[in-house]
Amino acid sequence: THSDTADRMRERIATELDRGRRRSQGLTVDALDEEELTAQHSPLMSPLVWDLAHVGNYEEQWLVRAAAGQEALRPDIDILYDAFENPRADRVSLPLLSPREAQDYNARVRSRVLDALERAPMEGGSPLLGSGFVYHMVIQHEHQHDETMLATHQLRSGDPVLAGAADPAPVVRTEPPRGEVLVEAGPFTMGTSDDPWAYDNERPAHTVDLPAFWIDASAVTNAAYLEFMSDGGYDDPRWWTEEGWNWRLSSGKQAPAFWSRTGDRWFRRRFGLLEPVPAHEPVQHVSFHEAQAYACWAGKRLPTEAEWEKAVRHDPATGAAQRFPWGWEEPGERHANLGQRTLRPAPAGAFPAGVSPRGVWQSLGDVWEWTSTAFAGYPGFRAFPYPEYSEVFFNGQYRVLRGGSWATHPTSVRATFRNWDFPSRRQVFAGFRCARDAGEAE
Ligand code: AVJ
Ligand code: FE
Repeated sequence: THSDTADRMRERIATELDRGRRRSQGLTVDALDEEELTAQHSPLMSPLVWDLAHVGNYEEQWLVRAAAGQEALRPDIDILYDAFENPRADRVSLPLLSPREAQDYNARVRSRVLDALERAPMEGGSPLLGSGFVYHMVIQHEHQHDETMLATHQLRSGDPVLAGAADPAPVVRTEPPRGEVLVEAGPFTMGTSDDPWAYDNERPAHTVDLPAFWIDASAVTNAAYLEFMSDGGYDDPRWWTEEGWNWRLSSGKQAPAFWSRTGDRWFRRRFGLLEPVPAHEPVQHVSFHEAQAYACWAGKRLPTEAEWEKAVRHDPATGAAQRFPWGWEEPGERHANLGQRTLRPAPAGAFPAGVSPRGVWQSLGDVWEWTSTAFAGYPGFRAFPYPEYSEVFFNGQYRVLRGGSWATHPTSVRATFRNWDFPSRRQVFAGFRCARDAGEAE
């Protein structure tokens, strides 16, 4: 059918597919030679050329085969790019497509997709196709891998290839917001049942009734985190959980990832460049355990993900839950630091236009924020369209991260979006903010 709405949706989908692909190319074939693209830069990560062909193969499976109902182009390579068949550390020894072959394959898939898109239904019909869901899923998937590829770049050693090129001066800051925001007791709507971009794990919408709590207006900054460090936080088991202290001892870590000290000055390596740790940026590359220990040292705790979501999207004036902290407007440059516009978080106090109705700053973008909640399905969860996106991770071993980072694309985050990782992981562009219980009187 050729309604105007459907045509506009098709146009938007084509544009976003193209944006994702340009970004992937910028992080792979445009940035590094074949040797670096096929190398394993960290046992935690895939060779970059695996991510490149994996996004093409995912697109082939979901848009060429499932959505358009066409015959497979390369069924023989599905097994190589199946994330469950091949742990990240093993991918380097697979007979992968070369960077050139991956680029050609991705281009063949894309031309089939754009061709089929012209005739694709955009409303009604199956849950997979209705509202463009499956296209949105593939667009987000590529951007999610782009963020993963950025984490690989950060772990790689060698000459810098990203920093400098796309790293303008930090966003001008206003006075950093201080203190905490009180969120009164009461119900709010968590998750969504009708967001056309939402993954299965964000669904369904359900009411959650929370006791009153306080939450930090801003994420914990490097300056604040340094106080924890100089107060001996890494050496004091009082602040750590048992699991966290075990991690602390076995890992030997004494500072966020990529930090080093010269005399009494701290530096961080960021995409191959060494620079002084900036005081007002949110701390980045800390594990859940470090976040938890800091919060305990500060006399606080991490927020649950329900608390995080209420503080960020619930408007007490209307009682409604918003798609973004600032409302419903698509994320723009004034709202949040998203989409790899800079290669770092912005200082606390940036983006006054992105503040939530309750006064929570920079909750989308800058750094992912660890929450205390183990990743699980919401009441009424149904795996869709495949159990390996979320459901297989509902095993209690992962903690939820919220809000996206500077590396997250605006199409791929909203106030309901959920990310997850092991509590020991530090390659994610993650920091945190703290919360605490509020007394009855408050
Ligand atoms: C949501 C970031 C945890 O990378 O494992 C990519 C996203 N899922 N391909 C991941 C994902 C399938 C996922 N995270
Ligand atoms: Fe994937």
